[in-house]
Amino acid sequence: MFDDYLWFEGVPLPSLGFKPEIIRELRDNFVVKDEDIVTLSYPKSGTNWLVEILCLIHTKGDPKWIQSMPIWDRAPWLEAENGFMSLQGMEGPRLITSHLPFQLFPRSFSSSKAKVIYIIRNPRDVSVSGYFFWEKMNICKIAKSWDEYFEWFIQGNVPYGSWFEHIHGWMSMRERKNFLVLSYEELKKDTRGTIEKICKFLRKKLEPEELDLVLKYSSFDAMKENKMSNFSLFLRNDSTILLRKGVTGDWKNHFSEAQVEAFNKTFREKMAGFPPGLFPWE
Ligand code: PPS
Repeated sequence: MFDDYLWFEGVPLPSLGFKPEIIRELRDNFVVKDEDIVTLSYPKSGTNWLVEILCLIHTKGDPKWIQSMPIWDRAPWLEAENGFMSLQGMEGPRLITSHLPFQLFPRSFSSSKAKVIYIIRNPRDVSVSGYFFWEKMNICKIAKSWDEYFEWFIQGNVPYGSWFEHIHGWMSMRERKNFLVLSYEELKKDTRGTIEKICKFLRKKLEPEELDLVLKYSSFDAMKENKMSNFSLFLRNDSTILLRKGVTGDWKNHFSEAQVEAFNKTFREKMAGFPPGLFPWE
């Protein structure tokens, strides 16, 4: 049981598996290579779904890789101690995963041509997904109830800090040619079309039957069955830890009326500067 987070320059991070000297080192000295592909997200936004899709695009739908190597080894998690170590020794184009806010990401990114995909999700669903996830992971302090977690989420007192600040930081990059913003909602609504969009961004060509395989092996049910992707290697026998529900709108089952109002008000205030229509869930 942890009673706090690891705080790094005002950002709360999980207490287990993270070290301040690694965060500092990666921000200041990690070199993002032009051929890297980076999946970025605020936690619980569909990161692993996107990583699975990227791995399958890479193998043209062949599931051997995703079924034989844990997802965190295929696309190491930059800021985690293990991920950082394995990225150091990796040759060739790398798949990199990160939840870091903009200000903590490697500075070398500003001059890199690496392709970055930032996946966003309705923060209401993100908060519900996070509530159930962090409790099971047990790598940081845990809320006693949903109501408590809701307050923490609004305040940014949850792993990786404020959702609103994460979005503000990374969305400032959205006009860059090597930066693609996707939403969990569009991936859910039109999975095939969104995978085609990803292929276009990465300049990868898939035949229709290869695309079918990518769809098949990255589906919620297939990922839930795949022990290399469902986090059951973390918590044995629990394939629901990551693959919980996989739907949009589950927040409606958890938010009270007062929470709906409080969230709407906070969202309006904090997101006021963004153009209408940018967030598909609003
Ligand atoms: S993490 O731990 O922060 O990296 O989590 P992340 O992968 O970003 O998000 C987990 C949520 O994504 C859902 N998910 C999927 N939905 C649909 N299809 C597929 N294939 C899929 N894979 C993961 C997962 O169920 C989590 O959402 P919730 O709402 O908790 O179910």
